[in-house]
Order: sequence, then C-alpha cells, then structure tokens
Amino acid sequence: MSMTFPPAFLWGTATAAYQIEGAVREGGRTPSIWDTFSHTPGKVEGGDTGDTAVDHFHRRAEDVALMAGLGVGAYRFSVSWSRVQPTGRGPAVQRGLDFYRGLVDDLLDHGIRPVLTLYHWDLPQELETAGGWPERDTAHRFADYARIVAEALGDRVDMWTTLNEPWCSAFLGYGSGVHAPGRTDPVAALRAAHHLNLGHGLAAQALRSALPAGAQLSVSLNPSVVRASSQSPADLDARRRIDALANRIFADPMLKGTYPRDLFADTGALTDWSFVHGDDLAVIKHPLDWLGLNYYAPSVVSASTDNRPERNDGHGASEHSPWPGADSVSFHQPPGERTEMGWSVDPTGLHNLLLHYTREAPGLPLMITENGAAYVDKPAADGSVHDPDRIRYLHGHLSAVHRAIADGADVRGYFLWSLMDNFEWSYGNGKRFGAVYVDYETLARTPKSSAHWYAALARSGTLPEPSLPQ
Ligand code: IFM
Repeated sequence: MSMTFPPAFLWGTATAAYQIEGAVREGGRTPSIWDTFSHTPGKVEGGDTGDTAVDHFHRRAEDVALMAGLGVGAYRFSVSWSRVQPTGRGPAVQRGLDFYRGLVDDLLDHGIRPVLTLYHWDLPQELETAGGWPERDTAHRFADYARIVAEALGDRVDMWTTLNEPWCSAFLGYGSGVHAPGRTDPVAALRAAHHLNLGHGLAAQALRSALPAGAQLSVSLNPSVVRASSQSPADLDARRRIDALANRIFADPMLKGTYPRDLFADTGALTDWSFVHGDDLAVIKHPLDWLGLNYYAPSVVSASTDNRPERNDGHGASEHSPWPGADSVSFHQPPGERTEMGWSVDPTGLHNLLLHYTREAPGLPLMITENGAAYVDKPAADGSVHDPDRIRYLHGHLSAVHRAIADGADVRGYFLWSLMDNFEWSYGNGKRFGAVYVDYETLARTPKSSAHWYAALARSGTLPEPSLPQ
C-alpha cells in the first residue's frame, strides 16, 4: 500500500551548533560548557572535541547546497549562545549574528525554511561558573539572549524553538554527569529542570514580544516511551516514577501549568521544591504553536531486585544516576534489533508517543524534530556509502508516523537526525547519525544511500520502498 503524507507536510533535516560548527575560537565566540567538558580528559570517547567538528562554520554554503540537493523543505539548526552573546551577558557580537544571518539567507535563497533552536546544550561557560541552570538567574539570561536573536533574525525566521531536550541538559548534565557540565548532584539536576522550564517560559514571552505576528513558537522535548517489564504493582510504579522524571516534569508545566504531585512526593527526601516561586508556572505555561518531539527508542523498566540496578538506560555509563528519587529503577534491553548506540529499533514507540501527546495537548500540532539512527557506515571502494539499515529504520518509523496521522495525530513535519555525521557528545565522532557521510580526515561530504532515499521522499511526499536507491 503506498503511503502518502499530507501536501503541506514539512520534510527537514536537523543539526546542532556544537555538533557541527567548529571554529570555536573565531569571531569573538567564548567557550561553552561543552568546550570545557570535551577538553577535560576522559569525558569524551577518543578525546574528540567540537573544536573543528565538521567545520560547518566555514562550509556553510556547501552544506546548504547539499540540503538543496536533497530537496528538503526545512532545516532545523541551533544558535551557539556564546557566539552571539559571549559570556552569556551584555550586548550581542555582530560577527556572531552575521554568521546566522548568512545561513538563513542561504537557506531562503534555496527555498529551505529555517527552523531555529535557541538552546541545544551549549551554555556559555561563564554562566555555568556563576552557577549554571541550577541558578534562577540563568533563566533570565536565557530570555535576554532569546530577545537578541529574535531582534536580529525575526524578519527572516518564522519557526522558533526555545530548548532542545531539556531532560538531557538537567539530568545528564547535572545528575549522571555524562554531559556537560558534568556535575553529579541530584538536587542541582532538579533545580536545573525547573530553571530550564522557567527559561523556556521567559524566552517564549521575549520571543512573542520581539517577533512579528505569525511567528511560531515551540519547544523540543525527548519524552521517554516508558514500558514496565511486567504488570506487577512494583514494576508499574517504576514506570510511573520514570514517566514523571523524564516526561511530565517538563510537559506538565509547559502544557498545563502544573508540576506532577507524585514527582514532588518521589523527590521529597531530596528537596522541598521551594525554588519554584509564585508566578513561575503561569510563565512556563506560555501558549505554543506546535510541540516538537524527538524520538529514538523506548525504555523498558522494572523495580530493582537488588541494590545494584542496571544502569543500562542508554544515556552513557556513570556511577551516578540521572533519575533523582528513582535511582533504584532498573532499565532493560528488550530483545531484537538495535542501532549502533545500543538503542532498540521500535517504531511502535513513535506511534504511541504521537497518540499520547495528541491526547495530552488536544489541538496542539506536533512536529517530529528528531528521529534517526547511528550505524557503522563505511565507504565502498568507489567512495559511495550504502546504509540499508538506516533506510529500514527510517521506513519503519515513517510508516508509524503515517499510521499515527491516520489515527488522528496532527503531525506537521519530520526532521531527520541528522543532516550529516557529527560530534555525538560524549561518544565523540565515533557514532554516525548522518544521511551524509563525513570523512573526518578531509571533511569531505558524501550523501549516503539514505540521503538519496530521503530526497525521493521529500520530493514526492510518498514513502519509497526501503530498498537501496539505484
Ligand atoms: O545527537 C543527539 C542530538 O544532539 C540530541 N538528540 C539525540 C541525538 C542522538 O543522540
């Protein structure tokens, strides 16, 4: 049966500043927490850093031309905060803004719609030194920065995202410490989660007042599709705890203006949550135009059967849990196919997620702002790169999106993670998510088979068979 998507469906690719730009010391940019973290021995596999990444800063025109070749209608990118507002305070640096203005102009010249994310994990180091996301002031600094970017680019960009995956910023950054800034303090992680929520609300207010009418506001969450390994009350309770910490801690305040009561109860021994002030929830629940959802794989959990729970939650090894108040929950690998990240291939999870948020946020359009897979990709003797596993992964997940739309989900677009191979955070350059292969020696770009396959989809709106394009 042929699967055709709605005519206005947006087909895009996605990246993030620190993962692709490089040029970390150019144009007045100051270090972000990821510069500091990646230069700390032992934090990133192979000692890789984003110093050069894939050198997008200097190859912007080539990369936009690549996208145009793929026929995509949209490009989701993030702005490096410390490139446009070094140190995270005070006036903007024009050279930084000029880079993004040039990028946006190139995209528009090629008929590609820019979708701008303000924060994809690269907090200016000076703000971390002043306390980082656990401190309330960081939320206000974020709103000031949002206004700067809106005033500079609001005449050309009409789709805006405040935060990407605040769960990772809070719980991997301040809980398990596998992401920058590498702190391992459960209370700091909970404070960070609240201040990211507050920063989202304050930034949404600033964007709304600085942008022309008609600009669209959103946030990109990475909700966990959490499954209990059995229907026992203990395993169902483990599921509830992870759902509160992974999902409802962000979605409830942003969409409903409340925090889950069970979250307060589960974490009550750690904090009384007095860092949530009077009007905060009203600020956080700022009206949005669409909700971005990033999906890769589901999680399977159970109550712990001993005191040494498996830490196999797919987010990197650490002695410290990213789950404050739920650190005894065990994570399990379901049987079946996995990607190179060790994440299970389960398109049903994406269908479940889309229908869940259709019920949770009736009337709010949804956008899949990330989905994709890492595999071991190697160029053949003739230089071409064939990635049939990725094509099968994409076909399976896009079939699930098609099914979700048929079942009533208002999904407006899909952004493939990622346009090209890039710096995969604490895994370094070793994990390749790109539709375009990057040779890290020469930085040459080669579209993989999946790029040609995705181009056929973006051009026709109809899902091609999951076979290799000829
Ligand atoms: O590379 C990341 C991206 O930065 C955020 N979402 C998940 C991707 C794959 O791990």
